[in-house]
Amino acid sequence: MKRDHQLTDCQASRQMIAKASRDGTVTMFDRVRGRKVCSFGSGGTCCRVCFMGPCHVKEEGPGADTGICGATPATIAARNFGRMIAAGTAAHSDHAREIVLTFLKMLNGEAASYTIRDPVKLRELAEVLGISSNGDAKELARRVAESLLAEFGKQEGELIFPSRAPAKRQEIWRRLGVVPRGIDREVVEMLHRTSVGVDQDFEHLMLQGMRVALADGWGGSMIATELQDILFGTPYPVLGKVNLGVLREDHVNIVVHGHEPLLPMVVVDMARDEELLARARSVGAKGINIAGICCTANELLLRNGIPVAGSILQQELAIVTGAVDLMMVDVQCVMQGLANVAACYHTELVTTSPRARIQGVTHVEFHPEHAEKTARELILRAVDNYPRRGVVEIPHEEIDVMAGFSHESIRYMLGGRFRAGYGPLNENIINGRIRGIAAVVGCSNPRVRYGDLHTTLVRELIANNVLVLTSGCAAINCAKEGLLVPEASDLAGSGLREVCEAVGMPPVLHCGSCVDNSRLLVAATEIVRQGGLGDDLADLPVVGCAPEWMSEKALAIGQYFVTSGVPVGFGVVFPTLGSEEFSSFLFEGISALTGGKWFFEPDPRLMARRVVEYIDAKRRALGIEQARERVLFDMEMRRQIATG
Ligand code: BF8
Ligand code: SF4
Repeated sequence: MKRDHQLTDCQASRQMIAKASRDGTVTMFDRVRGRKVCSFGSGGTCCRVCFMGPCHVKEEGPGADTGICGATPATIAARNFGRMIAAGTAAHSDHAREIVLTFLKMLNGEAASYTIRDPVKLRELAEVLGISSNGDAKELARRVAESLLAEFGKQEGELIFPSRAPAKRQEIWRRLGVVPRGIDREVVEMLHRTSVGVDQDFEHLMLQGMRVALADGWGGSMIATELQDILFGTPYPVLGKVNLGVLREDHVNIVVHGHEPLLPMVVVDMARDEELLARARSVGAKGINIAGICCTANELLLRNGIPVAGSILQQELAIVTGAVDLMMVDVQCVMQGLANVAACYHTELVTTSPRARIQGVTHVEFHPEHAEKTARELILRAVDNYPRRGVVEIPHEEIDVMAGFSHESIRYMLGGRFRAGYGPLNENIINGRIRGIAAVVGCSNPRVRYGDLHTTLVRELIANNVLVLTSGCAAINCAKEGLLVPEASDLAGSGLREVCEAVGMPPVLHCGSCVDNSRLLVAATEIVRQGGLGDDLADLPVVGCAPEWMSEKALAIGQYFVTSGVPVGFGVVFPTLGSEEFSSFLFEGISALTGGKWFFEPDPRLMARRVVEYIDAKRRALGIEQARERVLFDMEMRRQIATG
């Protein structure tokens, strides 16, 4: 059984886990205890696609077998993997669809709460989409939105955004036949091909896995990011606070949780409304405090500096403080367990998306046409609930964070006012001050010592002069450890530190929510375009990592990086290990096709070592290895130090 200090390094979380236990409140940290993992399920060889089964199969040893239909372990693992990528793609893309539809409603005058906040980005995007302007901004916006909406239902041809990738990458995708035709079509085709008795060749199945993943990264996720920037503003560096200490004992606290920023952005605006503030004062509160959980938190932090209460694993713990007057949730990563936790305290839990309810939980449905009315109703409910609070215990932890690193702001920061561009970044990679770039992204998982894997990995990487880009819950965990402020460059190797100090940036750059991983694709493409580091994404000294992943969305993200030519490492478990044959395809064979590949490494220090090895191999291939390469401590060296 895990004791709380083994669950996480986060002191605020430990304090709330202890409080929950004193209060008799059951959280995920109780539910995970002693929970057995089914080896067939976690290894990917449990097939449930028809009811001649379900079939649990294994590849080796006594009893090695196939499903009743004859499906091999490799086929079953590939089917499961493909379905998870499709589900992840569906999640990001359905979010994107909602943004596009709201954008169109705004243009039709049906959603008055929204406006175009970044007209420059709108024009840039129109150019990418091949839409010319005759000077009428509204007409341009409409044509952009209609063109993006069409991406979901297209049946033939190619999605538009993959044409942003380097020419060589596009050729590779075309040769493999994996350029997505339409976002919805690729998800549907993946479900079809993985149903009983259809595509039963794991390599062929994974070509569709690649195509559906590209429909996420270079499709749905990119649409969500680009249009959210136009609607809510492109992120530029901003300061904020993170961890449960951002909740205020003397304020009405509203926690916004989930993924779509449409309603939370309006709640943030409305919380400044004088009438509502007066109402808050009338119940004895000093004001209204909005704080975020999960990717909604990242969306609001990046653009408005709104405080972040925590990552996915702190959603229940926020309520355990007794200080959350209302928690509003929409879609993705919202745990059903919240309902029971909220029932133990005074918190009103409210679902808001027409697509997602929780049994027994209040539902106040959000439609963009009535955003202000809904936001006002939610704030009033929170204010009215404030006097019902019982005992409040808010942890002190409240850490500074610098966020807001879109590819536009990275270009600006690194290039400075006079030569905005990726030139200085490329120069510093070529001269070795920056050894390479790692994207450390993704979830937290209560099955591992949460937060610790992210921060251990990131500390090792920056010490080895690897610039880290982060997003999602990984970013929140790194922020909580103080790694997302310029002062963290003290922990960086001398080269990276020099660059960070010259620019005034942290060694770990917060790029946003999980759909914002699409920003990393655009940034990597700009690095290639800048020159001097090869002519394809696969040439770059860049690696992706999700050491604490748990979600299907993380698999979709990982696969679109791999299909874009980038090695990607996952920790915790790898969901295909039940089939050696399929796993070795993902870990090795696939690199002959895409230049990228998966790797599995649960130990964050060893993961850091693999990242540095991949980066150094890319540097050698580029002919820029130079004398600056430093040796990362390996396990043997560590042991020698430990034993003196
Ligand atoms: O989309 S990192 S736990 S919150 S899935 Fe979920 Fe994972 Fe967090 Fe955002 Ni992303
Ligand atoms: Fe078993 Fe085949 Fe049905 Fe899967 S499709 S459950 S392996 S019989």
